[in-house]
Amino acid sequence: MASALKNLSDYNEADLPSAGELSFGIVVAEWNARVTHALYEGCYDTLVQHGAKEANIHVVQVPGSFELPAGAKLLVDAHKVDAVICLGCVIKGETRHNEYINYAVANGLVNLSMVYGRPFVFGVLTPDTEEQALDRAGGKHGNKGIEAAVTAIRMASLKKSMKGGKSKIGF
Ligand code: DLZ
Repeated sequence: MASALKNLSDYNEADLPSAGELSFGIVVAEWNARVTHALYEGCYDTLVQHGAKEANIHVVQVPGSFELPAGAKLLVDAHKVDAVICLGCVIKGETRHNEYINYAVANGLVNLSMVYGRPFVFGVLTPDTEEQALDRAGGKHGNKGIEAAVTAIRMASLKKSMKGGKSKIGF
């Protein structure tokens, strides 16, 4: 469903597992920093609100969204975190550069998820304009950083629950 129809900050807090035993990486792209820093605030605050310890949240910045997968790999190799959240904003311009960046990031993060067997969350906005981006970075459509944090908690918890032999959760 398009985010114009769904507020990105909406989720059922009562259903979300505690993040108290989990560790996280957050990789933030510097391009469109006004947007990505707002995504970061929403993401970080949501992790802490759900019990993540500040010492267990590792944050790095990379130049642009294209560098998110490489930054994520460096971070997971260095800190062995349970989940990595990648935050970026690629605004459509006059050429198709945005498509190449977006596909590269999406493919890169899926590949990392498969290779490392842990979540690498796609917290990248792909708007036509900066206004659309700000609407989704704490504006009228919520904050994709919050959505990305919730996804990371859910997926990292899913992995931990399977290790414990419990295979039917989330219903
Ligand atoms: C080059 C570029 C352009 C034109 N636009 C964006 C953008 O809207 N969002 C973003 O995150 N990064 C952009 N970049 C930078 C690329 O992601 C990358 O950093 C450079 O191409 C160097 O590899």
